[in-house]
Amino acid sequence: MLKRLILAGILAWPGVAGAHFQLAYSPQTQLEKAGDVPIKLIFWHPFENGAVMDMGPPRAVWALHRGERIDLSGSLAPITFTGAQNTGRAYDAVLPVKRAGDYVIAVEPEPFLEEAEDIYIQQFAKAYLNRAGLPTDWEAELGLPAEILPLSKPYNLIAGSSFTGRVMADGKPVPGAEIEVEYIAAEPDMTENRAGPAAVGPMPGGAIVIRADEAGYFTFAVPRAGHWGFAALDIGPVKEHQGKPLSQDAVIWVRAYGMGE
Ligand SMILES: [Cu+2]
Repeated sequence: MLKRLILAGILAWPGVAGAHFQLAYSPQTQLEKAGDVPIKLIFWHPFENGAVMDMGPPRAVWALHRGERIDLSGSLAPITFTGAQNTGRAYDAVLPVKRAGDYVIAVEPEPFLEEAEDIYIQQFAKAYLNRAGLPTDWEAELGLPAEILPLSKPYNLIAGSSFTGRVMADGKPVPGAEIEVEYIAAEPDMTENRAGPAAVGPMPGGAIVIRADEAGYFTFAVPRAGHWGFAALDIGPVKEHQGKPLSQDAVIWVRAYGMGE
C-alpha cells in the first residue's frame, strides 16, 4: 500500500513539479498613449515553459481604474496558446486605456480540475499596467476571496531590489501562507500565440517557495528584469468544489526593470 502511494506520488510528480500560474499578460506595463491594450489570459507553467492547461471561460475579468471597475468580459475571445510542451485553451482580452493612472487587472477563473492531483484549483490573479506614470490604484484591495496586496509599486521594480506583499483571504491576513515564486522565462508572442524563446531555464530543485510571516507579509529579492509572479496557495475560504478539494490561490504579477535598460 505504501509502495503504491509512493508510486502514485511519483507518477503525479510531473504535474505538480512546476508551479501552475494564471497569467494576465501584457508585454508592456508602462503605457504612453491611450488605446486598446491586448491582454492574454493563460494558465501555464511559465518558469519552465511547461504544460499549458486548458483554461475554461472565466467567471469575471475586470480592471480597476481610478476607483472604478471596468468590465472586460465582453472583450474575451478564445484562443489557443502553444508552449514548449503543448497547446492549450486560453483567452484574449482587451483593456481600454483612456486616462492616465493605474489599471489593475483582475481575473476570477472557474475552478480547474487538476487531474494528476484530483483537486480543483482556482487562481485569482492580478496584474498591473500604468499610463503616464501617474499612480492611482495599485495599493487598492480588490476584495477578491484570495488576494496579495503589493507594498512595493508593482509595475516598475528595480531588478535587484525587493518586492513586499501581504497575503489576504476574505479581507484578513493569512499567517504563514505558502507562496510560490515564478518567472516568465519565455514571454508570450502576442500575435503568434506561442511562447517566445526562453531567456532562462527552470531552477534546479523545483518550485521556488517562501512563507509569509505571522502577519501575512513576505519579501522577495527580485534578481532580474522581467515579469515575476507570486502565488499564495490554498488560502481562500471555499475548500471544496463538486465533491473534490478546492485550492483557492492568490496570484500577483509584478514587473522589474534593469537600471539603464
Ligand atoms: Cu502544474
